[in-house]
Amino acid sequence: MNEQQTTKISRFLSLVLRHQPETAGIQLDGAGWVPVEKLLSGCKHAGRAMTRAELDHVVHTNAKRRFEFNEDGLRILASQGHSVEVDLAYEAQVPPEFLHHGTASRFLDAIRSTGLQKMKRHHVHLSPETKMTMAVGARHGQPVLLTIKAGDMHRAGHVFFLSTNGVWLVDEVPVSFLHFP
Ligand code: HQG
Repeated sequence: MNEQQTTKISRFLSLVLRHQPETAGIQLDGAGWVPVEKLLSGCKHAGRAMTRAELDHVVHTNAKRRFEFNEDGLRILASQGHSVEVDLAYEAQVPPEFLHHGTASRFLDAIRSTGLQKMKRHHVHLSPETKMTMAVGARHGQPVLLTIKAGDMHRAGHVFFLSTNGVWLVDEVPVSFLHFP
């Protein structure tokens, strides 16, 4: 499989496992899991057939580790990023002192007035790294890197979760904890 095909499958899996499971005629359980068999047959019905080996390849080579299998490999989950209702059952964690968020310049006025909001997702997504974070901002327009005083936020009582693929998740980031460039 070439990179283009891998990306195409990864995009479709993101759609189905995070946002619109009905596109493949499947349902996520309460914690976001789907039996692999059901996913594969659903993808086939949706005209997006893939083999188990292709699915394994996409899951294991994904740069952001977006998807994971359970222990016996019979079920699959998107590690974060959902818009559909799921309870990912993450435990609260102590964040590093500073984290980053990539956004677009056109959102800055709104962010200066209401802070970072989760919009359609379950959480605001934060990261300790900057390169990928800038690329996330660039998806929405002229990218801007914001720095979040995560340590101060945590000490002020905000709860942080860490996804299995290294994304820090919070309900919101009030303006007072944001540093604008
Ligand atoms: C912006 C990627 C106006 C926010 C990444 C963002 C991430 C506001 C957009 C994951 C705002 C929402 C998530 C406010 C925030 N007013 N705009 N008050 N507060 N925004 O796609 O963070 O590749 O829901 O800055 O790695 O861009 O999908 O969130 O620009 O973890 O695996 O509203 O997507 O992962 O956009 O991306 P999104 P995001 P994947």
